[in-house]
Amino acid sequence: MRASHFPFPSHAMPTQLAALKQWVESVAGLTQPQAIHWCDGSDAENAKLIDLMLATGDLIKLNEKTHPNCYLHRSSPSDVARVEHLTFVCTSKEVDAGPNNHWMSPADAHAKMDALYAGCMRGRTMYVVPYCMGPIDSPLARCGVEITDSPYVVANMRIMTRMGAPALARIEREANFVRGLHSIGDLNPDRRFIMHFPEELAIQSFGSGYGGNALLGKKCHALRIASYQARNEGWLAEHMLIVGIENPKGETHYVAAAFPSACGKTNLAMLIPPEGYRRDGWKVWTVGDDICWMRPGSDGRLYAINPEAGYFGVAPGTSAKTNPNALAMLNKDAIFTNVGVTADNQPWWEGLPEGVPVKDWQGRDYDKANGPAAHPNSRFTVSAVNCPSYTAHAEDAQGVPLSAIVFGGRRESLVPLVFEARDWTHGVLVGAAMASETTAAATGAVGVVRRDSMAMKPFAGYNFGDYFNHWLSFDKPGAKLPKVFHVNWFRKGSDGKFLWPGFGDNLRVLEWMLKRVGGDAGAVETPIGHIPKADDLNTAGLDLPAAVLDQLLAVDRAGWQAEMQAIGEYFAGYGERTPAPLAAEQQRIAASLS
Ligand code: SAT
Ligand code: MN
Repeated sequence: MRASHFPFPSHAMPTQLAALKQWVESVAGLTQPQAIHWCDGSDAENAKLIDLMLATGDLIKLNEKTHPNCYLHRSSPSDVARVEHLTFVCTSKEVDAGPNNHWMSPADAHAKMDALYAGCMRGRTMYVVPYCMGPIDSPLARCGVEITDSPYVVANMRIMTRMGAPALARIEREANFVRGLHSIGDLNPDRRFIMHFPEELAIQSFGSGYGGNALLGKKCHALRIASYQARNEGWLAEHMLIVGIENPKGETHYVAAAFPSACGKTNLAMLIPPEGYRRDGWKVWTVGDDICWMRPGSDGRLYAINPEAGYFGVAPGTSAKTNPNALAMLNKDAIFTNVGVTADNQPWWEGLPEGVPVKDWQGRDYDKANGPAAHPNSRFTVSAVNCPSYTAHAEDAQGVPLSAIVFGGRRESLVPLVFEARDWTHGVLVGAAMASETTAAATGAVGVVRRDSMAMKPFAGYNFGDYFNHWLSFDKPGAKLPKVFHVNWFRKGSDGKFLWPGFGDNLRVLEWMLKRVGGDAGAVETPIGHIPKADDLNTAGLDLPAAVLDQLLAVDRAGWQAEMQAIGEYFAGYGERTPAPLAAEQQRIAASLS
């Protein structure tokens, strides 16, 4: 029995893999879909899905002249962000999930989810989506299958992952895949859960269609489940962009950087060098903007891949001034979620200098009194290859070698523009101690300082104490680890204005880092790490008063004493799982500040 609008003929399961067939059959038995469609990832399939969503109103076509093949999706108004309070890690022992996660026993979680899933796909089509995270031929890549009843999720997964027939072929070869089950349910926030079962390599999500809750390849698989897998297998799954910096000599160094959501990761990954740098021949190459999987190569260096194939970026604030590469890639083949539209049906969000919104993100006539036209966490989904700065090295099966790892947060005060960790252990402390003011990417208060170790607070699939220990374990004989830095682009003066220009000018800070890697830039040693002296940074052409630069590079000892104390208390929260070398490092720094 099939609905008349359903465009796919039903066919037998296109796989011989017994474990996959059995799982799909058992899910179908539980959820009772009207039809089952196995996604092959083809253009024809995608075209049919788009037509289906245009017919149901799930998608709205945007201006074909200015934005060919672009669509707008309006979500339920109560389903616009990740829901950390409804996100659980379900390990058999609570301590393995750690104080950094919400925990539920696997038995309780399964009972809860089975009840929600029972019959939830009646009258709907169940899509089976095989996908690969990472280049399809990469030994660092890992596969999964997402079952979903949302065609919007299928269309987004097709952009964000290597989805379809090649992924299924790899899954059949490896016979090992992450099982993700997703239903949008009735979108009732009271019946919404995002459950992770790392020990079963399984994810179960119900009641939300939002990216991080529903595109299970992304945060759920590539971070929460993968971090757990990575610990067992000796690699790292991190919430990091990967960017290549090519200097005028033509040498490219790769940098991975962790920032909490909505702190400018996409902008940094697609940075445009300032005028003078461009003239001198500097170039910036994008490998990834959100997730980085890395592992040591045979030469001892860390090699990184971007497991994703697209960008799921924040629209507001994206403009020709802040991120010209992103703006350029959004002119075609993009799905927009919860942005406003102009009278001639172009997508619109706050921060665009041109255009006037006539409809807001909820489809109401735009009225300032209702708030912004685009939701603050409105998003675009677009294929990575659309980005002008995308590099073919992002497809390298072995990954790209990392020269530096950068941690950063959004801190109005205290934290200098940049500092360098003395060694790996200190670098792990710097990452573990990261803190940032919260943003609109997650439900909850905005602007509160929250400790967010390695920007992984919402994403580590196991106890942070064990996670810090895993990070420390990479420092072994023969390892040629990247240097570790910390940055803060968000310092504000007493007038509330940002002290550092940010955006393209952040390359000046990256240049200093890479010179430090090469051993040819100066720094002063301070208790919190190595900090450039004013003339170690290239500020040529910047309108930056010396006093402001001094403020950006100063260490406020009293402030840092309090910060180190808070960091010590934070580590203590992980009890006996806190690695002793990390606690010792914290004590050493605290002592050298007093
Ligand atoms: O969680 S999402 O991937 O939807 C967005 C983000 O927080 O980075
Ligand atoms: Mn992110």
